[in-house]
Amino acid sequence: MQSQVFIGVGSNLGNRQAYYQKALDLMADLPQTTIVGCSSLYETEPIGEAKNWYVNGVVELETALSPQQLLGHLQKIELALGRKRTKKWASRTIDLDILLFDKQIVHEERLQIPHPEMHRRRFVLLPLSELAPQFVHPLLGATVAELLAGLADDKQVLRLPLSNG
Ligand code: PH2
Ligand code: MG
Ligand code: MG
Repeated sequence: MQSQVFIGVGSNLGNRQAYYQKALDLMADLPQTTIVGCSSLYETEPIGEAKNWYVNGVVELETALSPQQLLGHLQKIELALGRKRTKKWASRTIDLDILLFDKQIVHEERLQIPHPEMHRRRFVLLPLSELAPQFVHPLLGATVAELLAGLADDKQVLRLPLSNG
């Protein structure tokens, strides 16, 4: 059975757009998985301790993998792209977060779906709203468009020109 999955992609170290593109290429090669949509890219003010601005976007996948299998593959891609796991909010070449996995709710130590911060972050909801504005958050019962409209996050999220595909 195929699941509809949304991945939050972010980079704030080195050639950010090149890392972003490389992550897309590696996700396209994952077993039992197809990329079915890509948002525009955005340049985004950092939330948390890091100083570098991020390049962020969202990718839609169809996959027959389980959430845990997909997480394992995404972590391998992060490592292949030079991600160092140091402190929690350190700058990173690439960050691949499972935002939504169908309507599934996962509460495990290593994996939480929906992503516990996604509904508070403009850098997630704005690109996600390009792909799935009517997707209902399975815990909050609100659509992505509704969450975006009610958002308190005032950090800057700037659409990069010609960044789609
Ligand atoms: N990711 C974080 C922390 N802060 N800020 C922005 N703008 N974009 C991110 O992807 C991001 C962040 C932790 O993963
Ligand atoms: Mg993250
Ligand atoms: Mg992460």
